[in-house]
Amino acid sequence: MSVDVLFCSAPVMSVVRPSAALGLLQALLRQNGIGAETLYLNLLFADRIGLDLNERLAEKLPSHLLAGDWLFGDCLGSRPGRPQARRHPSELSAAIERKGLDQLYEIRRNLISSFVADAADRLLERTPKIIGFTSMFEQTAASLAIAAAVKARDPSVVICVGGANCHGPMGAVLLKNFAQIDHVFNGEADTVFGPAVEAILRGEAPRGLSGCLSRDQPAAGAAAGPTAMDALPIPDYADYFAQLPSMSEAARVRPSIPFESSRGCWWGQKHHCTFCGLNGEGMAFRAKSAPRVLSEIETLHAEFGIGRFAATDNILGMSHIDGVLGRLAERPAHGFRFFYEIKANMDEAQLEKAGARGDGLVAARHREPVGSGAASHAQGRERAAQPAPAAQLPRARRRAGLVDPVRISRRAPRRLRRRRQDGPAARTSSAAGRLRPYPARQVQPQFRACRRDRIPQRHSDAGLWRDLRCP
Ligand code: B12
Ligand code: SF4
Repeated sequence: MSVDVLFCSAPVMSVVRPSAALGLLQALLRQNGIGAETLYLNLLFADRIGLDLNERLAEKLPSHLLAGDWLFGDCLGSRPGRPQARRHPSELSAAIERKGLDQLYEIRRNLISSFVADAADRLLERTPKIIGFTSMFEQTAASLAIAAAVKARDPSVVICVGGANCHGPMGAVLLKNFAQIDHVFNGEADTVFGPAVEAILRGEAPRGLSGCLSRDQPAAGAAAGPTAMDALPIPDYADYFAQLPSMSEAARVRPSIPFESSRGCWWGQKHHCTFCGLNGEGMAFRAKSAPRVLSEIETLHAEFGIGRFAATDNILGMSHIDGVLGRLAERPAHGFRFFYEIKANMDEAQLEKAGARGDGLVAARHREPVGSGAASHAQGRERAAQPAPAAQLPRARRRAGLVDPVRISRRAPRRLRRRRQDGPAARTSSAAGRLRPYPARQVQPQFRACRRDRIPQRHSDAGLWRDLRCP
């Protein structure tokens, strides 16, 4: 039987969790009576190349080398001759050698094109009217290659692409350069994709929808995203959990469940931190109510019988410390494990509540240095003069079950380190608002995942692959 919309999670992506975006979009479409399914081609790919290799490829190579895109890149024709592209082969081969992943060369030569053809056939078996690819991290080249193979077989299938790699100017560039794409979705597509699909299914072009870029409207801006977070449906991960067992090494995978309790950042909407990787567009903080978050967790737990939950939030909302984690911790032997990113200045009591009560566990990390926000210099100094927040104190960290921090200064981009050394003179540049230097003493720790006693330092433990964030 044919399906209206078939979502696709292409390689390269870790197999330890379903896609939060596709789970949500699928639930949204079904809520509106539109048939939707998801094919996790990243699982199929992991099965072909082997679980260990897939997980190392997806999560162990430096992300800026985009090894997953390199693997599928030859399917897309010639590459631009930029300086970065010239440096790339030597940096990538050094990293591949360091990690002992030499098999990747063989896979690139002999497996990729047959995988792409097989993937296209599998997608078309479902005779979809629309295929929606999500692209986060290193899924772009494979998505584009598979989309081209689909179009070559059946040009009537409408190809939509969305996800982190389509946000901002990236989406427009993808649409401009790749004829196999019909529509790109820039930004949070929750309220936009449904109307776009309805128009396409009626045989019309989706028009006037912000964030939906098409050939005849390539500059449709970014979708605003929902404000009423409680109205979003609970994500539908059934396809992932149905397809995971078909992997021959499925018994070695311990999946976790992504859930969403907020979007944006309550801190960043006022003081966007220097180190923040997020652009300003999605900064407005919007949270689900605590009862709604609890019901999402309970429902997903009841459905899949898994207690490992990973929040997709940029930052834990303060009301969820008591309202969600505190409430769950009160339940005897609940067995849940949580990952949340936290603001680094949480006090000791908050850390206790969030991290150390009962059997529950919050793994947390966050990446901003104190005083690095875009606030005035005076405000930065004021914060620096305050006593160190509990989240920075070794004793409190240990009690709350957080692993020793990695000092972010070592990871600071070179231009920031230079500015810090340069001192006030560097502030005269027009970009100085966000690149203000900060004293070394103020540098905030970066929390790495979970309790030391509960997780292996390596990702793989006795042959199991799990979400490092949720042991
Ligand atoms: C949760 C998260 C993680 C988790 C889990 C990631 C995962 N695999 O699910 C962890 C902690 C593992 C992680 C790690 C990293 N992350 Co991260 N992470 C996030 C975060 C905070 C939320 C992502 C999420 O699931 N959101 C919830 C869903 C519902 O939203 P969404 O994915 O944006 O989907 C919406 C739209 O994009 C769109 N959409 C998505 N797909 C599709 C498909 C179609 C067809 C349509 C129409 C629309 C559509 O509609 C959706 C609903 O509105 C984002 C920041 C952010 N707030 O988006 C960064 C983000 C995804 N991470 C990022 C980065 C850089 C990393 C790291 C490389 C950081 C590092 N240096 O270590 C690593 C990579 C590790 C790896 N290789 O696997 C970047 C990715 C940039 C990119 N272009 O891909 C982001 C965007 C942050 C940023 N701006 O810097 N991350
Ligand atoms: S670094 Fe964290 S706290 Fe700072 S603006 Fe970004 S998401 Fe918010």
